[in-house]
Amino acid sequence: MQVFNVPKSIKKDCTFTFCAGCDHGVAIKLVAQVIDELNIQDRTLAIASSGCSVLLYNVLDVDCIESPHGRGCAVATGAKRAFSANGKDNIVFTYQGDGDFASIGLAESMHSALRGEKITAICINNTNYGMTGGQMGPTSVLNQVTTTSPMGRNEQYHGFPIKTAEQIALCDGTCFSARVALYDYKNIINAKSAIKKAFEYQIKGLGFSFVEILSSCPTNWKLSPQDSHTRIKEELSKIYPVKVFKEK
Ligand SMILES: Cc1ncc(C[n+]2csc(CCOP(=O)(O)OP(=O)(O)O)c2C)c(N)n1
Repeated sequence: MQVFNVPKSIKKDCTFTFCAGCDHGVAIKLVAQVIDELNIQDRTLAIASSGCSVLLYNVLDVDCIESPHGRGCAVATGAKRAFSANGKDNIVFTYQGDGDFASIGLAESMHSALRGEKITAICINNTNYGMTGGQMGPTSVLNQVTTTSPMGRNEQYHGFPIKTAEQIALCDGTCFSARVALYDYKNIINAKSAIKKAFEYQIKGLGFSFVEILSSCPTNWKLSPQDSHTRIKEELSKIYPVKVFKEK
């Protein structure tokens, strides 16, 4: 697999404007490769949300709606149901941050999974609210220093982080839930195969499919790109295991 080949479904004249070392670029290219390989570019609708993930619509050459923060799965539900009611087999996926998917939008996300909506959700877990300046998010780990937890996340005061892929796997309407990482080539290949499976589950109409991607945020973590990947490998993937939690 040529990870850095530019897929057809990436806009020809696009510029990636993510921070240096951010994993969004790789994540979007993997999604684009999957869209190309499944030959679904002309019937795919992407739901980008508030946060760094919104930049998806600048680079991905598919129809795209920007949803309000947290409402990605609700907007995707409406779109998918409207397509289905009109006899159309369009593919609908969300591309959301962890603050979006698992905090402000947790009700929308989880109830979409419980209802078994035939959509795919991709959640970029960078353990903070990235675009707004690195505030503590639902996935910030214990002791993590953020702009709103300068002494580190404290379990007594802030509570515990959410294990999103595990929680979504518990929903009966979920057909596929996995967590992946992008810190090395092997993980990138596995990430692509999980994204592909999630889309294939939607094509088969089996329910809600979900991929959580552990992703670097060098700017807000105040680490180099290399050290950010080391953090994912040595710290985050121990707290957030990289695995498939549910596959029907
Ligand atoms: C309803 C609403 N509340 C708050 C905001 C402000 N806001 C924009 S982006 C963002 C943070 C997004 O964090 P996350 O979803 O984790 O995505 P990231 O930027 O880290 O990719 C917030 C709070 C908003 N746009 N809309």
